[in-house]
Amino acid sequence: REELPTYSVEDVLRHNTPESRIWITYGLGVYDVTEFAPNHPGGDKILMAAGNAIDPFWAIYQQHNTLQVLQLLETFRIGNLNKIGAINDDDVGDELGSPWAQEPKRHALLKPASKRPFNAEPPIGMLADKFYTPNELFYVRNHLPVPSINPDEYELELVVELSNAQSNRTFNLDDIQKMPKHTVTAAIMCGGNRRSEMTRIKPVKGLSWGPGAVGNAKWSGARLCDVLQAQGVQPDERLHVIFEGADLDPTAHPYGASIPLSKALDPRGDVVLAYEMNDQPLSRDHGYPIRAIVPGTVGARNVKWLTRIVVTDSESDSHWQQNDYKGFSPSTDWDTVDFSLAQAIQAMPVTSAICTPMPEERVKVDKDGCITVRGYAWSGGGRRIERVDLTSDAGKTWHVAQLEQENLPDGRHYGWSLWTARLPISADQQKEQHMEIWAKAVDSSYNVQPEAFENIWNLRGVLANAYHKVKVKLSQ
Ligand code: MTE
Ligand code: MO
Repeated sequence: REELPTYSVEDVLRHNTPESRIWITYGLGVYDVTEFAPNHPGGDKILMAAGNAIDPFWAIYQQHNTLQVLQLLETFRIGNLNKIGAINDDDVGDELGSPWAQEPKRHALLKPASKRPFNAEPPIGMLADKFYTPNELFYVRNHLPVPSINPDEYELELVVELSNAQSNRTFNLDDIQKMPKHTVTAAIMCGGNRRSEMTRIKPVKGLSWGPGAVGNAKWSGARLCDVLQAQGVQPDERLHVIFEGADLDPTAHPYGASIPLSKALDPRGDVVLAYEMNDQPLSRDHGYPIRAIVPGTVGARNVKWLTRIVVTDSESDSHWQQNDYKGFSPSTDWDTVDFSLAQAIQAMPVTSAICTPMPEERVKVDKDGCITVRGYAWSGGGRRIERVDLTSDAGKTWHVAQLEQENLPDGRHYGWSLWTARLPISADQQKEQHMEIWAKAVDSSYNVQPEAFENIWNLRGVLANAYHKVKVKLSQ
């Protein structure tokens, strides 16, 4: 081992395609797996680690942790890394007292779109592996530093402001956990999911999310309708429910957002004050100890680190409700935009994405002349996914995917649907070697994704739900 050359992280990073050769690291070892990659039992999934460490992937794909696999890996060893643990350079300590000094540890596979605040999505090739997204791989979208909350001191204030009366009540964690526990499967999707595709048409402002700013989880907590009813709140279409988080901006304003009271009071709306995510206590990044889960509604309204709920006659006056997360015409630009004229996004439109194969992946056509494509689909407002259609010939022929989804009534179907499709590849296509796969989903209202981003482009890059198109390479 010692005689082998030493490489830097940058050296490894440069070797991330078959053309430049595929290097990976494991511990301090550097390995060239270019020749092995085509024979990898997990297919091109190994390319997710190209130019990077495989350790975090192996922590999830446990089948690798055997002597045979480790011995096989050693045969590809070409050298050693020059620094310990060097591949993750983000452990630079923040000085004490900095608002960033108390950020939680994150899984190495969450690829940051920004580090402060922390925003990251998992590798797209892993997203459709499991119906319930593992908590540590669930995308994180923070606008501010993560607050540190002592559960013994945690308080949630509920203010009900009606024209003729006002009431206040404070709950501690125990109060909320003693209420009847309600569980709902809900996908949470950022309004900017897939923004990186829209910005290619014409630049938009915002974090460059791929299709991974979404995850699906089982959320448990107290139902907001129970809490509000206990306070005597009656249905009233004019009212809103404002949520505030414990994360403060530099002017000491909390993150905030609101939803219509009608959603909050509807037992079929399944809004919960959640303290569990996939049967685990919420992690700090996902809102410990309590967050609002507003199923079917854009991520921004699912307020984390919830400290205050206000029932009142106006929407939240926060930046995120008023001047962000709204849609506009493709012809509206930063000189003409008037945020007060557009409605805040609530229910999200239908969308889907191809997770495997990944862009530029080499795909083998199987003995039946097909390739297998897998991904997710979801629609807001509790609408079930009715169908996902795939094409490999720009829409001349379409193939219907098989859906994996919960069996819940339409209007109350808040989880995502995973899908698998077998796409026949013609002899002509096989000669071409390059191919583009398109996916479009149809929801229970027969809403369908728009074909092109050109016609739905908007300056903030939200609601980016055009057909998902992925270019792959074919190999025999
Ligand atoms: N809540 C608070 N308090 N602060 C935030 O920055 N971000 C929102 C929402 N709730 C946010 C928040 C946005 S824009 C999204 S998309 C979701 O949380 C992301 O939830 P996640 O990080 O658990 O995936
Ligand atoms: Mo978001």
